[in-house]
Amino acid sequence: EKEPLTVLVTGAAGQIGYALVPMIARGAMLGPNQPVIIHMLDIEPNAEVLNGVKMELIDAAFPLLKGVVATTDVVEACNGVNIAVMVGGSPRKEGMERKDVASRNASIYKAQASALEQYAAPDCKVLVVANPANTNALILKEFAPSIPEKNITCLTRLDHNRALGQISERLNVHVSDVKNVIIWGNHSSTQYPDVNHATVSTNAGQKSVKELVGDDKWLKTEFITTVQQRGTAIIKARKLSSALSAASSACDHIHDWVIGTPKDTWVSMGVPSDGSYGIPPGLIYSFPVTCEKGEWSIVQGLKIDEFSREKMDATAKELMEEKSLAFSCLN
Ligand code: NAX
Repeated sequence: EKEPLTVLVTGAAGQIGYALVPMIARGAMLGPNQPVIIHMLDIEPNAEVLNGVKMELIDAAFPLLKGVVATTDVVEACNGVNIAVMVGGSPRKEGMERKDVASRNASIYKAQASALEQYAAPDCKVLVVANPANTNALILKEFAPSIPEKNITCLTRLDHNRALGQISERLNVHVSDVKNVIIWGNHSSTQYPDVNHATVSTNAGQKSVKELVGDDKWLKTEFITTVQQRGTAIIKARKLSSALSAASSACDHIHDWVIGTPKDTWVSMGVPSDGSYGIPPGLIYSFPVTCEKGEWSIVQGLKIDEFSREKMDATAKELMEEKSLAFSCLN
């Protein structure tokens, strides 16, 4: 049997945490043959809730689950972790300024960066889910300089999967037959869901989504806004923000990163920009990536038209603003 891998989930007493830890324990993140140890971190006011989640994990008797730690101590939580899924954060509450949220999260991610740097496994892979996800990941990267920067990413796979879902519904095809949509930029309403290179597999081979939809106006308007606004639509319907879909896509993100993307298929991940597609380095930006042997690489050479260029730059500009706001809070 394989050695267990240790997975940290921060904010594990929250609603995404509650959906995510059983998925990890069932093998949805690291595969059906990989035993796991789960470390769950939350803050003191939620310690009892967190302990309740631990009790349920024990009660579920998962064959792959080799250990559970529930703690409010960041050092204990980070100790020896191979995968860190950062879901904990301070959400925007009514009456709070954007600056207040930025400031609280910047200090949380600065502190947790140091703990990960000191106590996690040296090759630990980090996925930031908590919003503002791209900027929290950037803070984490800045304050954990000894973690290779390629190991720090943020979640835009939920947006990617939402885009696949919308195309699948529109064309009445199964979602697994749709691939190669792209989410560019920020995990926010300025993200750009791009279907210019997306395809559907049919009996007659791969067909372009643009051709099959045949309605450029829909693709350039309603499709984009539906994906951008999907989080808001879920809150309106459920009176709570997305949790099961967020948890599931966090598993997809780590799964594909560790195990690899299928041939001729890419996924979207928020990663440190290397200047590809003219996106300024120094931002964590969502790109199309393929993964092999535990490493992602940005898909190169895609043709970018003027419509896309404008949208890609607008979301980069928002990320630069978020970055200066977050860093100004720390100084
Ligand atoms: P909840 O408020 O249910 O859970 C958050 C948990 O984090 C709470 O239990 C809280 O006590 C804990 N927490 C706060 N500060 C902490 C700290 N310093 N250390 C450890 N834990 C801490 O929120 P939930 O619905 O689970 O969402 C979690 C985060 O995911 C939010 O920031 C949310 O905005 C973000 N999302 C990101 C998505 C993405 O695609 N990137 C989609 C879903 C989600 O909205």
